[in-house]
Amino acid sequence: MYAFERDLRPAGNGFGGVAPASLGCTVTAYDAGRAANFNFPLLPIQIVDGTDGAPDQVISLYGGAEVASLSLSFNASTVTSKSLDSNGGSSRGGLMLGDVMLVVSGASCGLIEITDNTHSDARTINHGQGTYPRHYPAAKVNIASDNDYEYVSAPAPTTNPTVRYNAAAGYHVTTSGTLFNLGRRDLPRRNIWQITNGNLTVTDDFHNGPELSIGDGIVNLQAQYGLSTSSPPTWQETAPANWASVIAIRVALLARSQQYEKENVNTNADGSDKVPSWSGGAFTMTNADGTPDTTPDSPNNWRRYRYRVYETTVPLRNSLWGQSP
Ligand SMILES: [Ca+2]
Repeated sequence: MYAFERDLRPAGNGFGGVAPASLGCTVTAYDAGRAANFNFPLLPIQIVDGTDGAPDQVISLYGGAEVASLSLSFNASTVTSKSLDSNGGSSRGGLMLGDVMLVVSGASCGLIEITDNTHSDARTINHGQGTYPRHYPAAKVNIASDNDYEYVSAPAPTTNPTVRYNAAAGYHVTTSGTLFNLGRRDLPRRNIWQITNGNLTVTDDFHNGPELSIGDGIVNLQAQYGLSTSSPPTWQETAPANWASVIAIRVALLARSQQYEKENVNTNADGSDKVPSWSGGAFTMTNADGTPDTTPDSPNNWRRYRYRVYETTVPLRNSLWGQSP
């Protein structure tokens, strides 16, 4: 639960200032790592609600921690460039080769990777093809003092990186818009948390990573959005009508012992089933093999195992959804 919770806290980092109307916008992206287009909703946190109490998915989205949440307006666009609006006080300073940026223009959203920041107008960045001079070191170093990955004194750059996140066709919006810096391309995460074969797993979708097992013996995951529409917050698992009202998420994991008990060990005093529950309600129990409950007299009966529930509530403070930075 610790790794899970730790991954939810930075949700929204890097694009907290996005306009409420653009939350949920489909981000058009390309990834040379998978040699294909991909896309994802522009949401700090997304719950994919399981059918009839089946495990939910929870998806976090955030940029690199060292990047200040900063919105930069632009007023000119081509398929391979964006020009910052100098009249708006924006500055290109701080945008580095290898940074990936969200491009937000109303209902149009995209992802670009900076390949040139040397234009003489001091406000244009390019997101083209091929290689570009290496700015960031090739590998990250684990700083033991805070157990965080950071980029320190670079090893001498020997090879130039090849662009990863720019489609050959480029990305163009016809109007002005806003850029949000997610930091160097290794850092953003779109982590998909789910239950697979009794394991809690996480998949780094941003980098097309493998599904990694974080914990075994986990048979359910349930999650709810906390909405600020009333006080105290209301909780729901379905997508909110207004994404900007989401101020927290709460999640629960249901762990099942390996030990098969010869008798039912989940029984109330009156003989009824004692069903494991969390703040969001009772878990939907199934046979141990995942099929609907049939009360079998066998190890397939969920009542013959002991359970623990892990639960946490995470405020989404970093995102400040829908508010200007
Ligand atoms: Ca659910």
